Amino acid sequence: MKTLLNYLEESGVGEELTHVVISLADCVKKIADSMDKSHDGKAGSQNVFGEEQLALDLIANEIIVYEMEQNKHVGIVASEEMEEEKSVGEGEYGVCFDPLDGSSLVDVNLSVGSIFGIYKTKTFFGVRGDNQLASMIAVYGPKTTILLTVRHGVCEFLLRSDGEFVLTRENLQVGPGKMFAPGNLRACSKRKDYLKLLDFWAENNYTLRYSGAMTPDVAQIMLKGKGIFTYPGYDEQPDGKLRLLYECAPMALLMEECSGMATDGNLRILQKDVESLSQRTPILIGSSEEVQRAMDMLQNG
Ligand code: P6P
Repeated sequence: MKTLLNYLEESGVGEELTHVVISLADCVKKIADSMDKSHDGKAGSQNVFGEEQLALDLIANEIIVYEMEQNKHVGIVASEEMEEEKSVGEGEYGVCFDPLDGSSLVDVNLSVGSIFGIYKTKTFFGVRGDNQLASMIAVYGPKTTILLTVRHGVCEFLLRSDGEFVLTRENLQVGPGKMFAPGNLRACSKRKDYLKLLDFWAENNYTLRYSGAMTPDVAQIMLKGKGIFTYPGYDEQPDGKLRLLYECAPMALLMEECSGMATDGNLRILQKDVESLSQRTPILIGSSEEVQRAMDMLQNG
């Protein structure tokens, strides 16, 4: 079976980006191991978003930052768990990440993930998702898997018991199909357009698949090849909850590489400039047909 390294070498992305992706895959292995040790206690701190940090959030963050400090090609990192971007060396690459997306689900033993965006940049201020050279998500579930794009389509890799990531699927495509992952349902109390979209899905026998962690929910859409994930805003949260740099832009690149779409209801996610590292954005992501319908039915994302 083809390993992640074989795939990267054959994809012709070059030694430097290959080294960065392999480093991140090594982080995924270490994070998966750390979860086996059930660090699901609270860390007693909050991140910049005021969200309670679990020991596991911080452990995952430290694993990635340490690994990036050892990688001579990486110069800067930014994490959902850190207030500022951090210089880690003289490398040309920048890596941004949500180290453990959905971490609050670990103590109820549901799948969680890590999300990575890779740029050639000295700062994340002013970048946009279209500038990403690659993006990758890891899903920590019954299996540990990675979905990766280096802009040659999207592939899935499985972490095998011998520690190798092996290629299990390639050229994932997302098309029509009745599956929906509706986040932020609380918005329905103020947004009748969102309620109307939910009614459409219910009245047309769509299958509900929502776990509370964006990474496995969006991975499912790519792997099943159909569906839509939504997390709109409303008056109390006009930009929703999800972060542009750390969550939505990396996911948007993967979805567009699967022939899908990702918008904030008006703009492509990948063309939104990162003005602040903590910037949030509404997101509609999935099959082009479903995202276009949602855009038509929702007045403003
Ligand atoms: P809600 C997890 O905390 C997360 O950032 C995403 O992974 C997930 O889709 C969303 O928040 C869940 O938000 O409002 O349903 O709890």
